[in-house]
Amino acid sequence: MFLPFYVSSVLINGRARFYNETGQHNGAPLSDFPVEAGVTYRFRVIHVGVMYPIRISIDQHMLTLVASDGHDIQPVVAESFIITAGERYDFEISTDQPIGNYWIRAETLEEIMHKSEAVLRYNGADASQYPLTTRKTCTPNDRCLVVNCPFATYPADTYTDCVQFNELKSAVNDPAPEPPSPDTFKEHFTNFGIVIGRPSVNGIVFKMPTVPALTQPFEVGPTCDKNDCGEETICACTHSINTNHNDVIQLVMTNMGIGGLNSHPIHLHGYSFYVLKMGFATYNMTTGKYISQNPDIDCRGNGDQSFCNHATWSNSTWLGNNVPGLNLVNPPRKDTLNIPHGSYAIVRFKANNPGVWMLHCHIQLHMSLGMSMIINSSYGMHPDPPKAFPVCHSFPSTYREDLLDQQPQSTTTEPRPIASSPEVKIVTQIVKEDDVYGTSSFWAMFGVLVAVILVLGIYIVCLRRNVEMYKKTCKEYTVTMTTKNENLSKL
Ligand SMILES: [Cu+2]
Repeated sequence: MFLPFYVSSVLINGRARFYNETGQHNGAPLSDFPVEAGVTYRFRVIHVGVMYPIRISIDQHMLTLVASDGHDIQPVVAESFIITAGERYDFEISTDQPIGNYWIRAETLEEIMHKSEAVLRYNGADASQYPLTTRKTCTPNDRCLVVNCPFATYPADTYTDCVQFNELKSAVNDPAPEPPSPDTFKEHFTNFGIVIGRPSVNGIVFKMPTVPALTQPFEVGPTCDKNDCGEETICACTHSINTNHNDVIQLVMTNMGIGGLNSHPIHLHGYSFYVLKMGFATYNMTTGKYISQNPDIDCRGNGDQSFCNHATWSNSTWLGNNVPGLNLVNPPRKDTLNIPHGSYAIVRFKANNPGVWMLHCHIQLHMSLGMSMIINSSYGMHPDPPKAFPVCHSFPSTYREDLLDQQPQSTTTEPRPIASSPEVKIVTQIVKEDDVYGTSSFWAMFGVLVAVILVLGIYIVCLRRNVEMYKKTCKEYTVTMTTKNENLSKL
């Protein structure tokens, strides 16, 4: 799925073994989890890796999933679950098995699976031994259930079933936000793809701003409105979605089109969104092999060969908050959701947290190469930075020099883009002290630098003269010694 990158070990609390190609390991010590028999234990699992989904199981123990990303879910009993980068899951186990040692297994979902282990060690078991247990065998009469598969199905001969995240239910009374009026509902399609080798969102490679977007919003750039971003193009800019305060934002997150590949765990800062629905690609239900992307989404253009930069619903009646089959009653909440290849997820949140929040794939390589964007929430409600809060920017900053020559104007409560057109002047964050970084300071520093160079040059000239004098002295001395030697040889 993520070729050509391979895992060497999956560390569990910092410990793991390295397996070579013949399956031999290096004997490194493993993490122990000591438990008492007859007790219920809660495990909190965090995927702090950077790429592969990992399947977690414990030999001879069923896992009861009870929470994800800090939100309780109605319990689901499973043989295992799959966790992707950035996700968190809580599960419980009952220590109801004979006293002994049991493998805790973590297996990557790679073309060539890599595994790692820890030990569930009952008190009273032989602490000098590692487990001899085996994993549950899934059979037609005793199938295995896996939570959060990054695909629709396992091959039929594995006798393994999937529960997708959108099939889970919130454990608390927390229905999805409903827009009070049509104009407060905003739906955005965001396609996470690797188009022509470039990780991007809607074909836009995110350029990290060179200034803090929260405290210097009008210096963020380059903005996307001045770039050649379109349906079948790739561009690079500081990509943002601007939200009005208290609007209900519905994101349709897709992994489709010509850049559809892998699966992308999408993480949103500042909010926990409600997972209302997911639509998976079509698969061969016997082999589990991918066939085509979900037909609910219209990528426009050439379909699955399109860049999918401006996707919409295939059925236009779904527009305007009319998608059928949404769980608005008890949807699970999350802040990181995996979007498998060819699939989509509908998530929703109420934009009531003013700030500048990143939305990005949690696979480090994808994020750092451009699969990121900003949710700019309630711009007019962003607090001013503290007085004398440090500023930073590239030099020279013509923007700031221009602003210093103008009168400050009051701010507005209207939502605004991260960076706007030059005629909009919001200068409450620009203080006169900023001139320390201005032109006069530059020339002062330049003068000091020239003086230092001159002093250094004079010093070097003097040093060379002294060296020349020293060499001359040495030469005369050598000649004298040679002459004496000649005299000696004549004797
Ligand atoms: Cu990704």
